[in-house]
Amino acid sequence: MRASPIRRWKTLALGVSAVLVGLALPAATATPASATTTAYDATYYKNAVGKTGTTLKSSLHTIISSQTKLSYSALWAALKVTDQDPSNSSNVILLYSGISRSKTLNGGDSGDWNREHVWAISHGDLTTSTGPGTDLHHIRPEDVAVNGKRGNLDFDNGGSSFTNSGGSLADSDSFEPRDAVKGDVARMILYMAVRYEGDDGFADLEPDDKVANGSTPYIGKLSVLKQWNDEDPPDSFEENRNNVIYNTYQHNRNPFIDHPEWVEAIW
Ligand SMILES: [Ca+2]
Ligand SMILES: [Ca+2]
Repeated sequence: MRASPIRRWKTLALGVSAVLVGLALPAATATPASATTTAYDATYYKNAVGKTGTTLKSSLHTIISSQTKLSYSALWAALKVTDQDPSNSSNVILLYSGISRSKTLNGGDSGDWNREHVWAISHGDLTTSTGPGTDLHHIRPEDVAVNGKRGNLDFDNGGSSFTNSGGSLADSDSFEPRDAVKGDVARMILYMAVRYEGDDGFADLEPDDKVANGSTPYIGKLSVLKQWNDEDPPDSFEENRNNVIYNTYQHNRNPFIDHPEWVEAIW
């Protein structure tokens, strides 16, 4: 029996059109992030555009590792700019609770906001030394008690509401951010995974598909983070934040805010 020319053609066509598969197949949940173009593709991202998988991850690592680093104490002033309430310049927006709170209430007391590490410090021992533990791309203002509630939890769907939760949920082994920032959280975690590859004296941070990762340099669950990236595409607050960090503070970008489809291209 001779090989079917039709089958061979189909195999070739599938390979060539792989990039379109995400658009052609019915999505189980949200529509997968589609390919975007940005003003940075011909400049900042020129060595990454067109790549996929580990090659894309490696190119992006090189690109985003060129940055200015902030001290832990410098984060206070930076967060008052990056996370300013677009409707009230005296306030910042708290990540999980969605509350608009006075910039002057930064501190450690009840009712204050403080520096939430979305990549929890204990996952890979980030510390607050200059490095991943002071990387503005994953540090956000949050109510002191809500920050404590999130603690070191991995991310997953499910849990119960709590004081000032703003729609976020927590249970014994995971935390689910409110819908409006689910994608933001996913893109921050995956930025950290690409930025920190173990070549700078800190741990190689990576997502995995578990909860209860403890002090290992992993945060889950990857399958849920990918879903959140699709469900909550980058919005103007997140894009402005990326631009302010790039232009004013660190001079590096979160590639997944510019190109959310690169999540699927790598993972
Ligand atoms: Ca969002
Ligand atoms: Ca990594």
